[in-house]
Amino acid sequence: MTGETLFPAGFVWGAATSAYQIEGAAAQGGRGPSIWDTFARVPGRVAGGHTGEVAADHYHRYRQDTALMADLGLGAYRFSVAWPRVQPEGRGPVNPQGLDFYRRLADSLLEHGIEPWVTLYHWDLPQALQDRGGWASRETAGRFADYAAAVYGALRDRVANWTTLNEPWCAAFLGHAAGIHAPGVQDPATAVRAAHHLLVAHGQATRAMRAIDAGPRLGINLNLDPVTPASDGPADADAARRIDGVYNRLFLDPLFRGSYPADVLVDLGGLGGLEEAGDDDLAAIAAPLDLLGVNYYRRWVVAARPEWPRLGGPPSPWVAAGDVEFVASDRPRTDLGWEIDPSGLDELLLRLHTEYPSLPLYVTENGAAFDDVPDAQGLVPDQARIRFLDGHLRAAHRAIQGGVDLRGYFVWSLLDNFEWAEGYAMRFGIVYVDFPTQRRTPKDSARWYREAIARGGLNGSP
Ligand code: IFM
Repeated sequence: MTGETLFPAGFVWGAATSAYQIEGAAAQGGRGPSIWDTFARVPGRVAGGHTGEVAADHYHRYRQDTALMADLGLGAYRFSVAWPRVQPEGRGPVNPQGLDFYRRLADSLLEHGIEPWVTLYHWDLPQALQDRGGWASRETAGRFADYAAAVYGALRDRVANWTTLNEPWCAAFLGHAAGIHAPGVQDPATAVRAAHHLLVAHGQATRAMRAIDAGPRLGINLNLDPVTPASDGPADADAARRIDGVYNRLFLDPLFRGSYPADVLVDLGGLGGLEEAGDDDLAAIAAPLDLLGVNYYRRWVVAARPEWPRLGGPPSPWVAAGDVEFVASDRPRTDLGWEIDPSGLDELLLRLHTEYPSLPLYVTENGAAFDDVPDAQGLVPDQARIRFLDGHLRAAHRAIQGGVDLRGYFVWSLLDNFEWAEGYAMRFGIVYVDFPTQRRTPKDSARWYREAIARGGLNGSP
């Protein structure tokens, strides 16, 4: 017992953001419109009618933000590139001003000794591509590969670590089945088709980038959650199998085993035509990767409700699972209502370690939304977030002790930002942003994280 919970030397301590959530400057620097610009303008789609037009104004304030990161002692910063800033039409010539912005951002990080990690797609599809069918169309996968090659070509001298897609489940199922994310489609079959095209896009982009050189350390960010049956009964166990299937294995299996899970194909009953996926597509999707980014927020507890209709019902992201109930527990929750369960993280990491080929893992997102309010001294005491981060980092440490090759942790998020359909009401940052003035104030959690980074771990025994 050392009184400290220390992480291995070389462990990457990072923070993450995404372009549409923080950049702003939506119509500046030659950026074209994205599906989120369009979606956010539709009345009723985003709480408070908020949009990402200004967001945290990071496009103009990135130098101040990288200085802030340096002050925290971050070793790495994961950001996404806005496709419509680089290719306003989603195809054809690149916008040099767009690429320059990301070069300057990467340079500023490198000057501070912070490793830039680039995610190529965090949900902001160029609207021009949506007008041609978006992710429901196969053509978008090819366009994504061209775009990925252009960004890689421009930044490869500065950036070593790359991920293609962020959370394709959300892009596919929140965007095309529930319709609560852009582009707001509510059609289960389209959602499944979009999931396949996103994976094909990942595979084709991987090929295109590796054709330029052997340099990139390449991966993908998946949102993965453990799914637990509400009881020991076989019906609840089957409900858990099905939700795990459409949420976790629908992505993990083609990426790491080269095929869609047979049981999920049966559950989906022909929706989206996945069973017709050709060998070429599957081979591209399963191209070897160098890392897997794990975004973890919660655990699902599910029960079977055979009396509910399996298909039909109100638009839901849970395709072909209308007869599954998501059971609430009495665990504490974040202000978004998400149950807090750090034990789900080590469980998940151990599962990935044992069930999928050994691959370096990184927690590329983990964090919590609370309604933070500055106090009279202008400080932001966010003890609940500190407890959340501490608990999850201890879970990450347990996973490492259990043999998992976990190499880093990125807190979500560096800054308060545009939380998609929730607008600016939900604050995930460890740095408070006063949106009217754009003033940044590190919260107590930022100071706590700085100490953890400096120590290489947490105070107190594991
Ligand atoms: O803000 C999002 C992020 O864009 C993707 N992962 C989950 C976060 C919290 O909802």
